[in-house]
Amino acid sequence: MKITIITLFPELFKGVFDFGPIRIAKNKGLVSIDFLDLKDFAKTPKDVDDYPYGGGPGMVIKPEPVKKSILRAGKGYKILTTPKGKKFNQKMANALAQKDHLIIFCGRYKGIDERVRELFDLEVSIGDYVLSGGEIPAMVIVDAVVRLLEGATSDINSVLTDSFQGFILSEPQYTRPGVFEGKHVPSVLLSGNHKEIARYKRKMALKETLLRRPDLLLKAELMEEDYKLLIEILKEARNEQHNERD
Ligand code: 6GU
Repeated sequence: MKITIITLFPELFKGVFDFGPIRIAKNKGLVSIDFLDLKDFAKTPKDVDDYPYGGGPGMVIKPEPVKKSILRAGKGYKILTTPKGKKFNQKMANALAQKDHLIIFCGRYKGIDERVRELFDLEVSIGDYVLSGGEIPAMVIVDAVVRLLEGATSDINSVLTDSFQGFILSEPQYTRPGVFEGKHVPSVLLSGNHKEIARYKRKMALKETLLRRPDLLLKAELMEEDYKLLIEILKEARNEQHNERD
């Protein structure tokens, strides 16, 4: 996969892609990431943005440098980062991971001239809050996508069991030591009984989802056994509440 990032501030990206799965993916040649400096597509750096027609605060990115930089980036799937965009999620990351070339144009918060919005295949927002620009959203998108490329993580199973793949949050995790400050790792995880362990993990994942993000359960792919586990979880949680009250 090739990724081209068009930005006013290429310096902001120094270092962020040099760790973890993105670094591995780059080193293995699974992805190459290039930058185009938007200022190079304007007569002078001052010609990148201008005041909005009709007045109002902030600056708007002029149409010419948008068009020129997008043309230079070449053929590819063109993404504009903007708080008005479609909200980024795992499904979108999975779809973008199938593309050969992603071109990500980092908007500024007041946006780009309306007349060049049509150049883009997709407008993406990373959540309901305002950021100063699209650079951090571009980093978020690149991270979420590149870690999905086969070979980027040492263990593809780790990716497939991530929270949100399947809309179930992952179960709580434990590693050594077995006892930390008097707190024990759940004994079933040390039992060596693989069937029991798998059942326990699934139950805890469902519990985590029920308690933290019950909205996800409506979208999740659930099996018959999951409904049994959910009933167990509810009964246990209700018993605990009763015990607290008594
Ligand atoms: Cl993509 N851009 C900006 N400027 N702010 C945002 C955003 C994007 N997503 C959430 N807030």
